[in-house]
Amino acid sequence: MKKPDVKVVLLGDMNVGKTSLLHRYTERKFKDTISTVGGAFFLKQWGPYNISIWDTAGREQFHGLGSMYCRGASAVILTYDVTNWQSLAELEERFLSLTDTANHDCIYALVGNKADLTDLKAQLPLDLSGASPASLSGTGLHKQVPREEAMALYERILRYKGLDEKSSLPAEKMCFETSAKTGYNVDTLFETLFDLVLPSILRKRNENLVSPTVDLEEYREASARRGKTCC
Ligand SMILES: Nc1nc2c(ncn2[C@@H]2O[C@H](COP(=O)(O)OP(=O)(O)OP(=O)(O)O)[C@@H](O)[C@H]2O)c(=O)[nH]1
Ligand SMILES: [Mg+2]
Repeated sequence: MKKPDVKVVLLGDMNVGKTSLLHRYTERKFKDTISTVGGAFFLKQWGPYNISIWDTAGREQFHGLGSMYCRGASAVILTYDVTNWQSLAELEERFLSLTDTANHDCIYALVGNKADLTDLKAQLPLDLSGASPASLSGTGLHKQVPREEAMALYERILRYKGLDEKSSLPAEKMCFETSAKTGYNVDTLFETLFDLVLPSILRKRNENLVSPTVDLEEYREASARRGKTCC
């Protein structure tokens, strides 16, 4: 199995569409999901690098696992549902503290999913990009979370992390609205993050060159070659 160079984690309340976003990106489709149990990861090759994307469970009963999944993360995708204001509030109240175990230079993205329910432009399926807005059905649900609120939360996250707003990535770039259903902005989200975590990969590789870790497998094989081992 390929070894991941870097870790990206999807966090957020249950039902916001984390698993659907990952399916859309990796399988290019929107399919039925069941509520995630624990967590699972997908390995994506990005140029010469391997990126693990972790999908976590939003259900309260799995909350304790969140900080474990975030350990050593280079990017965290904090996901909410644009039709559910509480899902944004939960990010600050319940999920942000889980990211304390992430890398010190971890990148944060705020993602408002289900934009197809509120925005005409997000209703266009990928293969219908030539369709005129008039041919689309009206937007059904009221948008409960304006993008400005997500951007304000992003600024608060920077303060919580003790990061300087001026030298950090701007809210304008790091707050996305997506639709796993139509694919709207999904590739942009993941691929923007992949590009942004590359420096973290290079830094990790340099650190490993300076203080290499012990590979137990290699040690075991060498011991076996030498014959009998002792404590
Ligand atoms: N309209 C619409 N529905 C979506 C979208 N993304 C997900 N859904 C629906 O929302 C529900 C929850 O999606 P999931 O991807 O399972 O949500 P989750 O965040 O992984 O939930 P947990 O695993 O319980 O944490 C499902 O019924 C999806 O079909 C979207 O972009 N638009
Ligand atoms: Mg899920």
